[in-house]
Amino acid sequence: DTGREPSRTGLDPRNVRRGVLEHVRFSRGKNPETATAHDRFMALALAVRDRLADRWVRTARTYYEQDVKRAYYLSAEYLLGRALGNNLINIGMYDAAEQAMREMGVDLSTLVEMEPDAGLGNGGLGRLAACFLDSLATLGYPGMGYGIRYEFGIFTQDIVDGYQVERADEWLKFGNPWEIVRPEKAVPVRFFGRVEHHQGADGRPVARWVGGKTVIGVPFDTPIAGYGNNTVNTLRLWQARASEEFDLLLFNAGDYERSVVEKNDSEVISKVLYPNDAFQAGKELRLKQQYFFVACSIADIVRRYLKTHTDFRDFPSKAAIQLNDTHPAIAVAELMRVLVDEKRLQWDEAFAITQATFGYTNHTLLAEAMEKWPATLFERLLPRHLEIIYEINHRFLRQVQIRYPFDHDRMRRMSLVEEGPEKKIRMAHLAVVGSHSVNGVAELHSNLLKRDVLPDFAEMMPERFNNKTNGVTPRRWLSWSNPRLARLITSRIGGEWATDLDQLQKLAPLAEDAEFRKAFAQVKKQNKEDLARYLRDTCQVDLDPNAIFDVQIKRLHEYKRQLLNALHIVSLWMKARRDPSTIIAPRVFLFGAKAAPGYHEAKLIIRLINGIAEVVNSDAGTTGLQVLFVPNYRVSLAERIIPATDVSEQISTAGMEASGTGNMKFMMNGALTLGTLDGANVEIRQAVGDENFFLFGLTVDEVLARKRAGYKPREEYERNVELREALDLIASGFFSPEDKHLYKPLVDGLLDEDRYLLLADFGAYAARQQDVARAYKDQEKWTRMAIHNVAQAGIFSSDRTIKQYAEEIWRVKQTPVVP
Ligand code: DL6
Repeated sequence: DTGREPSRTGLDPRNVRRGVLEHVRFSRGKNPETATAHDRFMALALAVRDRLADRWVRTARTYYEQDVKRAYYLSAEYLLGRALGNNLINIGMYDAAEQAMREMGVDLSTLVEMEPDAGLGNGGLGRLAACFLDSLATLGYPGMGYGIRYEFGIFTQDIVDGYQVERADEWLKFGNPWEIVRPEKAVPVRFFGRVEHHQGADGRPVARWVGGKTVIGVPFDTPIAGYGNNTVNTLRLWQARASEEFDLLLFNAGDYERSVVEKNDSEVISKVLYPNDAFQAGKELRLKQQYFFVACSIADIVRRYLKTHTDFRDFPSKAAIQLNDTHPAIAVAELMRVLVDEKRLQWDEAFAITQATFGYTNHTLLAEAMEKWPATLFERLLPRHLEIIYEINHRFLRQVQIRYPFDHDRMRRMSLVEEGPEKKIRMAHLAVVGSHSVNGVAELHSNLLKRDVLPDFAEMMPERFNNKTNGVTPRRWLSWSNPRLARLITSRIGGEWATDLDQLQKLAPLAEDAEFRKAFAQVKKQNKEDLARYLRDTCQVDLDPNAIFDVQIKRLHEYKRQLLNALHIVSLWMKARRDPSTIIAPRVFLFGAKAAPGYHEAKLIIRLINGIAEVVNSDAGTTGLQVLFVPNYRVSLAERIIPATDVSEQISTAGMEASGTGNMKFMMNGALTLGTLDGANVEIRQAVGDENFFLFGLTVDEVLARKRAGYKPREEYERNVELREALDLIASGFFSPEDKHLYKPLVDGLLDEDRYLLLADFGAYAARQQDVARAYKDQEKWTRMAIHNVAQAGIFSSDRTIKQYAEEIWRVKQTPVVP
């Protein structure tokens, strides 16, 4: 059997070492003596990929031979982070690799650091997709991810003079050892052109989309290894290539520029990830990206289906396609186009197949994030899809009319087309109408989705709506990122928790075991020391590991209220300056966040946090307060920070954060949550109990009531002295000596509108922060609370989430791969 040579497949240190040395020589063309650290990283990664290859082939063969139903996850984003450590853990060769490298005089952890993060996503939505891939493979589900192979992922963030400065993320610069290009599976994708309508030979009308221009989608496959099994699933990412190389005629005629323009126009499609979440910029290139990867993926799925089938009757029993937000929602129209125009199915049959195939996950309630595309743009770029969407809409609105006669207002609200000065296509409505399942990502969010965002749809088709509370993979977010805690847990309850996270409940009684508490506290302390050392080396700051590590790491957005955190720090510092005894416990406030490059307020908040840090850190010796904005927050940084965190800041305005997933990672690592009743915080609090959670703030209904009653933030400012002092100090230019008015837009925004009710929640937040500090003083009690958080984290495993998707939406079966 080829592909089973021990140096390619052996998991023992000796064979791993041989494999790495072979790759140094034959893949890198170096001697061990001349190999650089990067060569060694590549050689090890390739040796790991070798060990995945055999299982990868067998997984594909198993699914094909058993003709199983597959789950296809369509997502514009995958925030994978680094793969080496995770793959080593999942295929159980971490220790062997460490030993093999040690014998070669190499420290494995320095090689791990060589790998750039795969940052093909903005935040929670893309990271969720990555956790889902891990869980699908670990549970042995036939699942596959489809997306875009962006040449540049989320930008690299530098902080210069306190400001965010963006740099291109050149993650592919030194090559990507994990992916394999499959040019033989390339797919042509049409854009622009026109639609011709004829009478077909069968007497039925035929629509033909012709002309325009064609771009080629080339797939790059990345193996996704399950933990402790033989499953290796595939993430298939599409890269755009010009359908013709540059025009030689033009080139020879001396028109060099025009000869390459066409090629560049095509290849720009997969060039760069749009760096906004929570805001739709509405750019043509973005719609091109969406259709590009959707068309490639649908063609690929249909091709695979037709290898073993001759008609489409069984399509929905062989393929479940999940739409990760509305970014891939055009897939509804694309599958209809393929079935009706290309495969000549009747409309009704095609639509029944389409609906039975798709599920749609909504990830936000924010109006500004809802995707709506101008009909004129659609008509130019995707003329046939616009026709199909109009036809779907026509038939759908007829059903609405029959169900609710004469209710014109309802028809207007439910239409896929928003009328107005500019006609727009509502992608969420297309996704709902074209799917059999619509889900939110936390209980509260799913309820608000039904109540506030899609109430007419929820009323008309209640059976379609369901909840799938998010989860995170414990392999990356505990086994890999927090090896000390993972070892401690395993030493007490065994190692099954990694694939059965509810086992963590066995830790609950150990909260009363003084020795366990001591070991648990020791782990946290060591993790904090590690982080402090890392930040000393990378940010030149000396953090006190005895202080409370209070952390807010997530995208910078006003609704997430980093500014509330900053306001509180200012007020705490002012009190400490007057009377240091007001500080109950020393505290380190850590922030990490990227702001969308065009989001001015968000960037100003970053500048303010850095301004505050400069001032606060200058007299940390007397106040015990320190502030650090860690640049370039990303997955690999989260892996360092989360295990070292005491307090997890989850302080969004109630009703704004769909779920959150960072909140779950912190809990799993023994941080206590300081949070509002928003997103999955609600379920975290339910799980750990109110006594192990620091709750504050207005509820969703209170937020709505305050707004309806005519919320006046200035009254809060007048009422609360501490708040007023802090705001006044910021407004005075104290934190921006170079420009006294720098923060005026932020301060005015709060006093005049305060859309996210920071001022209304400030008092409650500050009070709860005092409780946090007091609780921390009682270390035994704190550790008990932290242990209970870990013990109840089981339901936030993405394994639980994926099982629910698989059983309740996709109807796919676990299909083990035999060794
Ligand atoms: O569902 C994953 C993740 C949630 O945890 C976050 O709460 C939510 O903000 C995020 N949503 C998005 C979608 N775009 N917007 N806004 O990123 O999804």
